[in-house]
Amino acid sequence: MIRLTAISRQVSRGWAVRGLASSAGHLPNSKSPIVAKLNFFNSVTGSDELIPTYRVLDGVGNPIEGAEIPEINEQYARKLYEHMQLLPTLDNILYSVQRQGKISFYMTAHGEEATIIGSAAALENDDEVLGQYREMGVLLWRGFGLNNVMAQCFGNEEDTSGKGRQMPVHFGSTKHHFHTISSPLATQIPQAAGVAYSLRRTPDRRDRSIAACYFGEGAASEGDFHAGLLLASTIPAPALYIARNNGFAISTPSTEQFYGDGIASRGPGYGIDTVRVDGNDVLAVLGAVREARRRCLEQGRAVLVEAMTYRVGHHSTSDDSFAYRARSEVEDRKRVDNPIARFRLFMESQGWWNAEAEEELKTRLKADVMTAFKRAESLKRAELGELFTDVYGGEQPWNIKEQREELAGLLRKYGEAWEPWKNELKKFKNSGKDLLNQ
Ligand SMILES: Cc1ncc(C[n+]2csc(CCOP(=O)(O)OP(=O)(O)O)c2C)c(N)n1
Ligand SMILES: [Mg+2]
Repeated sequence: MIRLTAISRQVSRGWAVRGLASSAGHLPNSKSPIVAKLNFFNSVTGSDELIPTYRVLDGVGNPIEGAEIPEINEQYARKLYEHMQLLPTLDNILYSVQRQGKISFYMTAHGEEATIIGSAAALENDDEVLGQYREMGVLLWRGFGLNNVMAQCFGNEEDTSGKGRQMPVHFGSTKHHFHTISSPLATQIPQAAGVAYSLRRTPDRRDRSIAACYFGEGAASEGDFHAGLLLASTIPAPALYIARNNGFAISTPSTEQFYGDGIASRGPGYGIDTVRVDGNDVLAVLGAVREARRRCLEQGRAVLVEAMTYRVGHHSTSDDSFAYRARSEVEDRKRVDNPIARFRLFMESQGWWNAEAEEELKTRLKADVMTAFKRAESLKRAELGELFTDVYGGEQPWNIKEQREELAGLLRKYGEAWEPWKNELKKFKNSGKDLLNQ
């Protein structure tokens, strides 16, 4: 009672002294200025303008006046370009391999090459990456290699991501600090806050490593997006959130996904530094993500980058996007601001690239991908018994043991007698003998 009276006296004295119009801090935890004018707002720019998009190259690869081009030399530019070109080479081949029924599923990154390679290049190779599914290019940038890509997509005995037990494109590699992709959307967003927090609590990584988390603008509609950003802004934790705004969540265009100014407008709501970048300009992405990473480390807090791009390919091999968008729109987007063509023109303007180099690169990449594909195709799957390993850590629980015994029993009954099973078993290393003979 006494305390309450004291507080109310203090409050009324403050109001009397400062006056309503100019005072701030009328509540103990708010520095919001007091105003007499009723003002609703619906913009984070302060004016009614949309959040601008940062770019350094124009649509045909010329530096924009006043733009700061990140410092890169010829060798580094070639590395960027080669990786950007590797993505469509792999995508074209694996897409048709899926169509031939040799793998079950595939997702391309057509149109998003600059976003993926530019951001991969801006990270340190041991920053922890939590991807959505279109970020195979980050692994390639880190030296994962074509054989590993193929092994995962074919699910063969060399698949180090998951021993063939995951859908294609669900890559993962401890060695490359790339956390295994999960199909349920947005799970990686709060997980990245946790990973980043654990980095902050690990003495030799605290001032050195961040968690980089990729997601689509569609995934940002999940509750996990909000939970993740709130967590990483308040704990705080150095999580760098990279939203790939490619215009679609399967058939839902971004215009139907949110009513606000994209994903970037949400960053300031969580009190975090935010930037929107032209995701088709590899140098802008490189520069923006480098700076975002620097801030993330310096502040030990989340940072948000929204990369504006366009999904040129179908959502996945299970989709036909011409059922919900015009072919002409896609053809236009392939031409306008094409991320690969733009950077190639920039390289040519520097004297770093020409038609001959282009021809040599395309031939070489195609040959490398075909060699890896043929090799993967000829390999067996992991031993059948691997189906039951690694489900849980420690001793195998009773239910997994029971399932293993049940399959072994079925194999003894049909495995050597029934043609369809006999043929299927031949595809596994040791033809299922590890279970048959247990
Ligand atoms: C929780 C959940 N809901 C729905 C899906 C089905 N689904 C898979 S991808 C996708 C679209 C995601 O779009 P976006 O995040 O923009 O990524 P993009 O495919 O455009 O790269 C949907 C709805 C899912 N995998 N998980
Ligand atoms: Mg999308």
